[in-house]
Amino acid sequence: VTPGSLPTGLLADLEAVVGPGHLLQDPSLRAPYEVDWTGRWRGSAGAVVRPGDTAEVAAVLSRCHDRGVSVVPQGGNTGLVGGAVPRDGALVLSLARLDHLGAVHTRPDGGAAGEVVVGAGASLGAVQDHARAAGLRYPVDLAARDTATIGGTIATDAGGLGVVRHGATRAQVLGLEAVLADGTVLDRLHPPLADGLGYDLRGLLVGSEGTLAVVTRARLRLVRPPDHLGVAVVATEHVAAALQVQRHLADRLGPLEASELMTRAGLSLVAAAPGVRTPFAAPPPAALLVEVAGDRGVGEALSAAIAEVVEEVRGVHDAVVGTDAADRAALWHLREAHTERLAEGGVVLKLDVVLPEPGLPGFVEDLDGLVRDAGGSDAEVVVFGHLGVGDLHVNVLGLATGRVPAVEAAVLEAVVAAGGSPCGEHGVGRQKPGWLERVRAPGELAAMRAVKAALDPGGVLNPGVLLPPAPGAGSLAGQQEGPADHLVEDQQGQGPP
Ligand code: 2HG
Ligand code: ZN
Repeated sequence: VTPGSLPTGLLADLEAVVGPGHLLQDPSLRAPYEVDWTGRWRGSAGAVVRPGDTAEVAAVLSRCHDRGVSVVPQGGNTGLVGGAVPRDGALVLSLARLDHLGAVHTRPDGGAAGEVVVGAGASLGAVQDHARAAGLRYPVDLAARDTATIGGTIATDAGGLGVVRHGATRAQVLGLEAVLADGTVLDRLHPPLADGLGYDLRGLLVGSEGTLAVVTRARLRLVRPPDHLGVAVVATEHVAAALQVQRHLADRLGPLEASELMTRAGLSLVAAAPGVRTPFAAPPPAALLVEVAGDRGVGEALSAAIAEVVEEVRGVHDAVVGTDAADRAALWHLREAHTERLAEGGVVLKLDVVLPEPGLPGFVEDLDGLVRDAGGSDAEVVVFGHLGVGDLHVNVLGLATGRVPAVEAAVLEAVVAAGGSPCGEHGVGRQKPGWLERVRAPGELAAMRAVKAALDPGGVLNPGVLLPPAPGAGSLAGQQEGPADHLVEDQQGQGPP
């Protein structure tokens, strides 16, 4: 299918399902759905359809399924691995209108303090505000909160800033409603607490990146908000010291609410923006941001633990503690502003990876040299991320488009060599299917392909995303759209000149 050339019969059918205002065919209306937030991933959509409820999603999917037309589900389009960007004229299925927020229910006992059913298109920020208004908290949080949707965070199993304390999105999903490729609605919103009824389809769909079904609603776990919070940023000589500080503070203070790594290049970038309050005279080589929760005395407890750390851990330069809301926000800003500041420098290569603790400091130390060797002397690395779970965001600036595959390969090889995973919380998307092959056993990949073929036999849901092409098979579900694009970003935008 070439851009704009979906079967006219199908377009008329879809328009009848969603109403004329919600089938977008004009190139200028389609354009925002055809490129990701960073500008790296681009493609073409035959049309964009915006259903208003689950029944309309089901009707759209069954019509596409019958005609073998590819469908790319899309939420807030804040994903960073190209997983929601259409190509080859596929139909974009926008879930934006499914933004319903159900009543918050409080459950004084059990593992959760409460729960809420929300539509897939509700933004993460809207769900957070909704929970907060009921005195509770949705514990997934990330800087793109006002645009990212619940459906997108479920599709990618987003981790975010609270992952070290509350787990990733998977841990918050109590139930799901989803639509299979052929239009079958699966309702597992309210499974019994002791659910012994066979396969866990909910577990399968979280993290499936729109390749197995389209999530339409979710029942989410809510937690009690912390009484008091303290935030500290500890400046260190290197990442190894930041890891030691993290361990020391967790031993001393109990589970950390957040534990985030920043490094000099990123801190310098953030500090260069007007009006930013920087705690240190000069950006240190590495810095750890920790957040702790507790009673009224949490600020003093944090300060005391920090004083100990400064004494006892070698390589600690300096530290600042924020307890009131404004100070905490100023410290958090240093971390949260990274992505936006980076985007101002052009199209960035983003590699989200996970390192085991022993290999993490050495990986970061070698990164600059590695990237310059593969990417040229103009390449600049900014690394930061969720240190508490070893998830690092490697951002590379100043890279000519032609150098992207070499840098990608060099960085991800180093991750694998260090015993890490080339795919972190951002998922696999179009960027890393080839790398999945490197770290999953053949039998496991075969099982994943069998699941895909069973749930989406026509291969219409998000083809080319997540699964690598089957060995020697051009015909397998979902892989019919073009050459195997192992390690090659054929969808990327213009790199910086
Ligand atoms: C974050 O942790 C996001 O802030 C974005 O996952 C990371 O921009 C990035 O590389
Ligand atoms: Zn992240």
